[in-house]
Amino acid sequence: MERGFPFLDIQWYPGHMARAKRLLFQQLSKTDLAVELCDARIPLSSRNPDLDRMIAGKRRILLLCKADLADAGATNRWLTHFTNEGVRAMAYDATPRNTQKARELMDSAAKEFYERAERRGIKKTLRAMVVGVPNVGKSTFINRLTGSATTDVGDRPGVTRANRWVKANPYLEVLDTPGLLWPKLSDKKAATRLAYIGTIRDAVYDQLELSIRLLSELLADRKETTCERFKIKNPDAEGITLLDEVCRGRGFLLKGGVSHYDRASAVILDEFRGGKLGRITLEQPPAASGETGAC
Ligand SMILES: Nc1nc2c(ncn2[C@@H]2O[C@H](COP(=O)(O)OP(=O)(O)OP(=O)(O)O)[C@@H](O)[C@H]2O)c(=O)[nH]1
Ligand SMILES: [Mg+2]
Repeated sequence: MERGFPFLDIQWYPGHMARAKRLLFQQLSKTDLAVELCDARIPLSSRNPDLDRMIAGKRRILLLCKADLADAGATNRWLTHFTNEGVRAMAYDATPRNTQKARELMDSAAKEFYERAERRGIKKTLRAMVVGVPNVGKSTFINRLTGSATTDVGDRPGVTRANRWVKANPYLEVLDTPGLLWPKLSDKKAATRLAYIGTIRDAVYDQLELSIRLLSELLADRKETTCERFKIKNPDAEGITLLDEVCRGRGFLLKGGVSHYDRASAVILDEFRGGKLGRITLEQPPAASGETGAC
């Protein structure tokens, strides 16, 4: 699996993120329910331990987002894992059916909140905070809940810059929040995987290194599909020569037949992120894989 290529050393915690964390903290007292979003392709590495600590003690649910890009069997194993840990979790893919299911899960987690209001003879508005790492689909989820394009969405991390309460109906308000990473991405494996799926801004790491590392992981686990997709003739190639394989195979060549590495590396990352290699989950639940708490 390692093929002699190390995980990347990525450090990323810009000032605006520290501020976003402080501002999020201030919203906690106004929040009845936390909706945590992680990425179904890396449910371990995409859960922020900082956020976890912040919302501990709150009513909460967990959505395994972008489930349409993850392996369905692995997602089911993760759901069993979270259920065994007492976490209310579901797979989410931004469809109307799953948005309705998520709504029902929110209501069931807030049952006691509704019952308390009912005992007092009032109908209260549920205030739910949507949190998670950058680019996981927080604003998309809110737009699906409200049935409108109220919040900005974009396929890059850092689209949402400020907390914003949005009314879904008279009895439900949701808080859109900026994506939060944690100060020390000291777990290189987690940081590298977050970069694979587009959680960390491209400028922060070496894109060539990242794409080679991803290609190596893909070749180790699904050689045939990967060779076919990227027209790789020699899957045993390593480092930059692996990128040469892709450049030659896919015709990413500059004048004089020189490899266009940047193009190859952007295509590898884009196609993986867009699910062109199929539905892939990079992490298995701890019991099944032997991995323990990547984050
Ligand atoms: N395949 C797939 N893509 C999704 C899903 N949900 C969101 N996306 C896409 O993921 C990208 C990021 O979505 P956003 O809703 O902007 O993510 P965010 O968590 O609000 O991101 P930040 O505000 O940057 O932290 C967009 O291109 C969405 O279209 C999903 O369930 N499946
Ligand atoms: Mg957003």
